[in-house]
Amino acid sequence: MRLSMRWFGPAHDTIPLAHIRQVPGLVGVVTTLYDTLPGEVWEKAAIKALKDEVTAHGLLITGIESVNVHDAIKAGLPERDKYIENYIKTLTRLGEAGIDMVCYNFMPVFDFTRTELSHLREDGATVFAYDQAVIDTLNPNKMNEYMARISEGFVMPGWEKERVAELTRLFELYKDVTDEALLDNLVYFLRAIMPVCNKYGIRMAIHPDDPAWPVFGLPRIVGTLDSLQKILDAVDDPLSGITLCTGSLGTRPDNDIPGIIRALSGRIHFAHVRNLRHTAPGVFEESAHPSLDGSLDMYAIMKAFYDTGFDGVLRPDHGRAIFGERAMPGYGLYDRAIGCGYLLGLWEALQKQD
Ligand code: DNO
Repeated sequence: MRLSMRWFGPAHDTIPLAHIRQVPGLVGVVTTLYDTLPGEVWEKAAIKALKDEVTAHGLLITGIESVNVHDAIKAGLPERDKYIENYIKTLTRLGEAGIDMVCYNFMPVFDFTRTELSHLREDGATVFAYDQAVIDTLNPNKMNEYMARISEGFVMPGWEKERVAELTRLFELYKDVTDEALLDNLVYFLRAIMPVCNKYGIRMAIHPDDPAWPVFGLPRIVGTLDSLQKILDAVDDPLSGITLCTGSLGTRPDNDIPGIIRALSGRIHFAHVRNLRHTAPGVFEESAHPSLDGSLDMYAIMKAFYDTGFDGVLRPDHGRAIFGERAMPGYGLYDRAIGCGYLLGLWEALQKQD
């Protein structure tokens, strides 16, 4: 596995690459052009500048997280072909720059959803948390304002201001989009981009819905083994794969994550490995990475990756805010670095006991 960390670029991330570089075992970062909007073609010069900056710090860009997909593509609007063309142009430029893994998601309107970004735990750490009962009281058209209020001035991935400025219109777009139609739209998109992915060897890694169930009545199709398998079978190209996000899939206690890893091995191009704690049905809070702090068996998860010969990009995921660090919620350095040490330790033990 190629251990990496997420980095949001010089203008948005508070963590310098020089510090990320000091985390043992890291090969590189997954990053993005955070100021681009879904549907835009990425500028060659901007891709080059990002790459130069990362390599100047002795790290690689091990993948892009994310090239976001325009809602016209997800909703299957007539103008989707134009946005798919743009996506293909971006992939071409990334391919030319030697980038070979791209994460994306197919969640309508919103990316990941939480009700708290700074939920206080008993030890004073703060974490992301979710409570379905709270979501049920919120006005979906005001969800952007809610997120802006809880994000402490940081721009959260998937919640960029311009992107969610028109929530009412976006909700309207999906009024008649069923789960089946959303899957058809995903398949249409994947079929269109696979030739360019094959030309440059770019592995596409769809990120699961988070939480892995419908929110605000919007269709959702990426949350269980069956739904992932359906996507992989529909476009049966080895380069069309998934991001195995333990935290997103783990929002459903009925998801057997090591089983999913074993079942989908070969098509997992990217791994997000973190833990969370279920507190009640539809209620969870994120936790530190180790098994002892959450509901997931992290050893069993890493063992499933190890046993199936996983050699893709793997990163710790959201960290707790600890040690007084002031950083984008979920993406401070300290707890993610602790997570890296833990995951690397599990991996070394797995290697040595073989
Ligand atoms: C949140 C992340 C998501 C994820 C995207 C992938 O912190 O897990 O924003 O990166 O859904 O496209």
